[in-house]
Amino acid sequence: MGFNKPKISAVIPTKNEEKTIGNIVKGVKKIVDEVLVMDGYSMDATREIAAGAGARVELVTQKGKGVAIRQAINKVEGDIIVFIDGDGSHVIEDIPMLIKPILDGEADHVSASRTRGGSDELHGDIEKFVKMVGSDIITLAINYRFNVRLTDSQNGFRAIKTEIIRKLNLQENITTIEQEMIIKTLKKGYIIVEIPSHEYERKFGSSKIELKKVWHRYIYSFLKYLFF
Ligand SMILES: Nc1nc2c(ncn2[C@@H]2O[C@H](COP(=O)(O)OP(=O)(O)OP(=O)(O)O)[C@@H](O)[C@H]2O)c(=O)[nH]1
Ligand SMILES: [Mg+2]
Repeated sequence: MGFNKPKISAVIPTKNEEKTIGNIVKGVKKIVDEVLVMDGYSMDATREIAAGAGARVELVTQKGKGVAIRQAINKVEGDIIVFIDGDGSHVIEDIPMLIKPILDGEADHVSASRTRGGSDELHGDIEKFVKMVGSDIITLAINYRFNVRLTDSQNGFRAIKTEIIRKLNLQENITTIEQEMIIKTLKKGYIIVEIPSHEYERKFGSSKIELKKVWHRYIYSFLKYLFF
């Protein structure tokens, strides 16, 4: 990909993840060159624990996971960015598989698929069902719009070339940034590949996403980036 040995940066957005962030930073640090924790003013010990485990910690000046990701892309030093959540949902050991298609020159952006790897967060109750169906409908529309066959457009576990994400002009402030990254990557003609990866239920604490408050933003941003 034009580098001798690409440097890998991991970005972990956090908000009140003190129970899980320490082990995640330690685990991720063994695989990548730099770990950047983008903290949204946690009220617990997330920042101290992350720093103690060896992460660079930055405070994000505005609420929302999307803001954390947008601010991170100008701070990383790596040629490839791995995004991974701080709640223990993602499989750290899958990072080598996630970056391999980029290292092999086969992809610009690799998204971990929960439909191919299994998810504990998409089945079992009404809220999970709504998340799953909503996600599938959006993924389907992306597939027919760009003539691709993705299976997940919403996972927070992905790897992307730094130079490319910087060109995407990302605008979303919340988790709608995931579908925005996918749609804009395809729109610009870059290649997305998926790998299967399991999604575990968050291990501690509570979800920061309230579907009731955000569903309209999903539909609005999806239509906006897909068609305009
Ligand atoms: N910096 C920052 N990080 C956030 C914010 N909201 C959520 N995050 C982090 O983004 C990641 C994903 O958020 P989650 O709440 O796990 O969202 P989710 O995975 O869709 O939902 P659950 O796992 O079911 O709780 C986690 O590491 C959160 O700590 C925020 O406002 N600012
Ligand atoms: Mg989560």
